[in-house]
Amino acid sequence: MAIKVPTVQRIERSDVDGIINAIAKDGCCIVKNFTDAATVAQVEAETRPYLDADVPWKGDLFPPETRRCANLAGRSETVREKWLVDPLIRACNARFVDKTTSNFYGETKHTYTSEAVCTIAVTLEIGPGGKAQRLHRDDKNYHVDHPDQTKTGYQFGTDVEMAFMIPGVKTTVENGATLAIPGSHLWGSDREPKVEEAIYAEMDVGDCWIMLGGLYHAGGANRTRDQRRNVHGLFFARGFLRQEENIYLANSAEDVLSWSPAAQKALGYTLSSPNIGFVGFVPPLQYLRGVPAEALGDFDPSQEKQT
Ligand SMILES: O=C(O)CCC(=O)C(=O)O
Ligand SMILES: [Fe+2]
Repeated sequence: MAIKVPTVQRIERSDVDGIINAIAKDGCCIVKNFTDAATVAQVEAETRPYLDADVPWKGDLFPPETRRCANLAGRSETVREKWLVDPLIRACNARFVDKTTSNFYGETKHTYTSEAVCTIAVTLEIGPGGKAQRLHRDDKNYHVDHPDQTKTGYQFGTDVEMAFMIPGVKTTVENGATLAIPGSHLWGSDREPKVEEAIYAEMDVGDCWIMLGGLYHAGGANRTRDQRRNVHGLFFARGFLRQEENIYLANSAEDVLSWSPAAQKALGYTLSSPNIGFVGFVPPLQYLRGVPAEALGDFDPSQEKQT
């Protein structure tokens, strides 16, 4: 039986309800006219020095042809002050990632809402010859147990993360457009994604790709000789997925490096498997010691390809 390949919906940015409905149904959509070419060009200028200075990744997480601009929101004023705070992004996060609960505080019932926060902002540029990533769910980092929702339809609240990816160039099947399986956000954790089920989310400059943390996707292969495919990614997660006490701002590098390895680990100065807590793609203790990213490989051996 032929595999039924789903399609991705393309929706104007003014149709916020349409966008939210598409994301609930398919786990993703492409927003038309999210931004304009002049803003994209500004972000290109702000990120280019960092992309050009980046070096190949040594592990399996990214092909060696990929270049990154980590700390994108810190480095690009345009990304931070225009896209990160865009009302459409806020509206999507409010529907899919913010969390509201009520409970009693003594005799009074209190209701609290924790708003989504940006968990990573990064530009990913796939260079000529870059191989495709493996299909994955970004929320693997947050250890989400996905129930099978293929029969019930999407239950709001089952995702803890979502992503907004804005292309710096027109993305095509040839230059590494993101691969994705619309509808796979509904799959239970034990279902394996197949490349034959995936579509390419080809985008024009000005578009934005939105996907839930539970959607299977991957950076595509760049089969061109001379095109660099950059995409600026803003990823948001539940605002409470962090420590209650922010001691990272309270202790000096020198103090932290003098602590025992067991204490450093217990206080969160190592990574949570697989990918949580790095600085510029360097684990925190190595970062504090000044170890450069090029000296390191994958964060977690469990990510290596099984042979
Ligand atoms: O580059 C892309 O299109 C997607 C990258 C991605 O999925 C990732 O690095 O997690
Ligand atoms: Fe991803």
